[in-house]
Amino acid sequence: MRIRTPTMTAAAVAVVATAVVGVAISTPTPAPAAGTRTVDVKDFAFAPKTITVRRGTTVKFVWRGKVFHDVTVVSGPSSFASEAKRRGSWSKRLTRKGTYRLQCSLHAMLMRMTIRVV
Ligand SMILES: [Cu+2]
Repeated sequence: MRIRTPTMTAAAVAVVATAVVGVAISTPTPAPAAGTRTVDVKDFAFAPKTITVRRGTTVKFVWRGKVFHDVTVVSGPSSFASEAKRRGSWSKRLTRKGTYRLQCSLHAMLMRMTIRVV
């Protein structure tokens, strides 16, 4: 029986370690350093729908669908909009902290996203 004790202890440690890793995965990841972040403009959704970036980050929107879309700020620390297009990309450097709510003005009910600048 004495031989089993260390084995069971190791198993218990493994369970605890797994639980700790599980918690680490579920906590929000810190915003990455300022650089470029890509958001896909698809038919009919932005992907991802929410991003958190550091101030000074350039967000590059890349059109992936077949239908015209644009990128328009609904509310936020600054206001901007891309032209409506079907392909290519459009980049915007975000220099003010805050929460930007964006939409495609052509499909406003479907295509919305949030950018948090921290
Ligand atoms: Cu659209």
